[in-house]
Amino acid sequence: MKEQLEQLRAKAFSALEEASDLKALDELRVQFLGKKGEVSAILKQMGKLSAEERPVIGALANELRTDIENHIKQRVEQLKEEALQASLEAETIDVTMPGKPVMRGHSHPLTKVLNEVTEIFLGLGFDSVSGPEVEYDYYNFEALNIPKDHPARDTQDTFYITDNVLLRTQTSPVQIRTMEKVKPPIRIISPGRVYRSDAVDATHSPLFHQIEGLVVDKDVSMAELKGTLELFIKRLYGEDSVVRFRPHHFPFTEPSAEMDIQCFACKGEGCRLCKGEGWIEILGCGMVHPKVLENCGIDPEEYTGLAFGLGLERIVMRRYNIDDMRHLYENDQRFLSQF
Ligand code: 2U9
Repeated sequence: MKEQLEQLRAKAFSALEEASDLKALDELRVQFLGKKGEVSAILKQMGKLSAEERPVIGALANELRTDIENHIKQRVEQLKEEALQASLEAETIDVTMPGKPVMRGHSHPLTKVLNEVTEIFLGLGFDSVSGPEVEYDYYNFEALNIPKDHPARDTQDTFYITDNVLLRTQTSPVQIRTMEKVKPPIRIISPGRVYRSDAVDATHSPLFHQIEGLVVDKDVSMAELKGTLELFIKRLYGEDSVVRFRPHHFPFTEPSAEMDIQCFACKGEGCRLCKGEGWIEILGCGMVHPKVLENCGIDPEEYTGLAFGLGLERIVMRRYNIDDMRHLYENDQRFLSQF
């Protein structure tokens, strides 16, 4: 029987060496180690053996079983490794192929220019403050000296929520709230979303962005207003920018003005960009109306204020030569990826 076991060992090992795939190995496992397999067949004859021989042969048979099992495991690993090597050799990787592009996000052009403008004013000692977009009529109009019959109050221009609650049409209410709370000196800008009931076209949108500024202190003058705004424009558009102030009217400032910047394209000669004017309107400004200061509990005899307001979209469109405001809101990747 010992011999039989030795022959079986030789047979099993050479069969395992020849097996060329996992399926063949599994069949051999059944053939040799299965219940009706060849090792079991030999063990069944153990009854014929003497009491001395039985444990010796039993031990040899078990050893054979373990050896075959281990050899199968080894062959499985070997075949897997061979299959991997074969597939690696068959596969060719062209390392010169371009990779898949990864889309990287970046700030929206409105955010970029807002950050730039904010940086300039922070550098001039201003704080940036924000406030509610849903406002009381009082803060949006009344406190700003915009009387009940003023055209800006027309329901066509303003989104009313109730009789005295609305979507703010300017960021000035933020500044009114600040003046109510903080004793001068005050030096703030208030950037943010504002709403007007306008039809959408190339230069209008019911939602747009404003940056307003306010300085309240003793002896704040028109000269400081002009100096501050000229400095701002030179930092934003370059030291060689030329500006001019034209008288204007706003209910919340007195005197009021609009500031123009000389057209960079024609240097004031008049061209297509400035529609023949030579100048481009950039912002509105003025000295805070004494009534507005009074409405906030600030004594206009002791303090004066300067204020200004500009539309962010207009600045962004000029900066990047964008001819239609709608591009700024539609989130079209073909547009946004250019900035
Ligand atoms: C307070 C007092 C006065 C803010 C000002 C303007 C002039 C102005 C427009 C520019 C284009 C609005 O975005 S726009 O449509 N704004 O011309 N804004 S003075 O005056 C204030 C603000 C707050 C307490």
